[in-house]
Amino acid sequence: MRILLVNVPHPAIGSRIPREQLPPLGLLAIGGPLIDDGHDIELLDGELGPLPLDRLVAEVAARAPDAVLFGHSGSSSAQPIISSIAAEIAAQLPAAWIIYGGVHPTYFWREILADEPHVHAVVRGEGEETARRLMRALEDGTRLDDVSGIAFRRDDVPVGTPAAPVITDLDAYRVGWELIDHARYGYWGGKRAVVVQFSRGCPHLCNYCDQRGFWTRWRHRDPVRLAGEIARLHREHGVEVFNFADENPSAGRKPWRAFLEALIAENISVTLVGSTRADDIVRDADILHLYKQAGFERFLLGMENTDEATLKLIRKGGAISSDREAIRLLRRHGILSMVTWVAGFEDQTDADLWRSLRQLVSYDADQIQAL
Ligand code: B12
Ligand code: SF4
Repeated sequence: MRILLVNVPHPAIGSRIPREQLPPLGLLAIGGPLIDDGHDIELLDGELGPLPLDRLVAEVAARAPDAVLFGHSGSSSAQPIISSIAAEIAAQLPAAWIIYGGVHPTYFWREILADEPHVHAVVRGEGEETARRLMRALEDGTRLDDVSGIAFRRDDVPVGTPAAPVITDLDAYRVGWELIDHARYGYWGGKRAVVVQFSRGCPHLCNYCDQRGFWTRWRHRDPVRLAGEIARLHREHGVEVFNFADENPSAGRKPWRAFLEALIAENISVTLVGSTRADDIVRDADILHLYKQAGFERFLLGMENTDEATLKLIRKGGAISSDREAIRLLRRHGILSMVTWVAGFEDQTDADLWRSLRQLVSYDADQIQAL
């Protein structure tokens, strides 16, 4: 089947910094297995440029694929754009299958299928295996009811099939890196960059976060294989910056250390940026030199608040003492800290806000992301 993966242009600031565009890992992650299944795959990345919406529609129509697959890493906020573009494309290519996947449609498949008659099917949750099975079923004309992890309309009513099994071996599926021209993507001051993933999910249970609803449980890739993939992307494609998509890559000290050591053994000079928990940084105080040696330049620490009572309320499970300590330890190892801080949790008063804001500033992080 001729399949076109479409990344729509997005108005968020993260999408609009000149020369600072990262490739869409989610679409590349389903692209690899679909190529390996024998499909003819192309990626149209509307974020580059960005491509004006009418040109994007015209380019899709000119390619006239058998199926158009939509997804975006700013998933909910990209929904209105995907919705209007998909409708226009369906009007111009009435025979093409319109498929939609990612975080937002996973939760809102009923609404999407009820309101958007041009969407034929939604892929729920991680898409590598499900997309393969769905495209094969569409090509062969077999029953969609037998494809787990999707939603579609039966007699005009949106129905969901049982959830697809969680992927236990993340190395069984490869990222379709050949779908992009690496020279067009940059980050960290315009350096050639990609997004990679060591693990999926997180073992913690903060009550405002639904990573568990999406990824189900924490799993990681083979540490040596990921290090080898990073080294290959650096040596063969000149990629200098690797942005980790993980919620919590260091959740398991042993595999994380194995990854850092495997990357150090590759003997390459790369910049790594990622997110993790402050208490993992404190736990790893004795091996933070390995983080730095592997290439880590910055960690985003999801601190969310500096008030013990609020942290309990949201079941963050951290302690403000480890937050401070993590920032201090990272600085001692020459790694920047970016902390996220959230205002507006239930029951917070203005006085609570001011107190915790003053406390946040006293932590002296290198960067603060206040939401
Ligand atoms: C890296 C990242 C970014 C990067 C994106 C750069 C890039 N080009 O990728 C930056 C920093 C720019 C960014 C910005 C934003 N992000 Co962001 N980001 C992430 C992060 C950490 C990783 C994304 C990723 O690569 N995941 C790994 C891949 C493999 O997973 P995936 O994309 O979900 O894809 C899988 C499935 O969803 C599915 N799938 C996905 N697409 C499709 C399509 C089809 C057709 C199919 C079949 C399947 C499928 O299959 C894939 C493989 O299993 C996620 C959190 C996370 N861990 O996923 C948040 C996340 C996606 N971001 C989020 C948000 C809100 C944003 C912003 C809107 C923030 C803002 N207010 O500006 C902006 C949007 C701008 C943008 N360009 O995306 C939210 C989305 C929540 C939601 N309700 O939709 C997330 C989930 C974080 C969170 N929990 O809040 N982000
Ligand atoms: S530690 Fe972070 S990723 Fe894990 S549940 Fe809490 S907020 Fe979500």
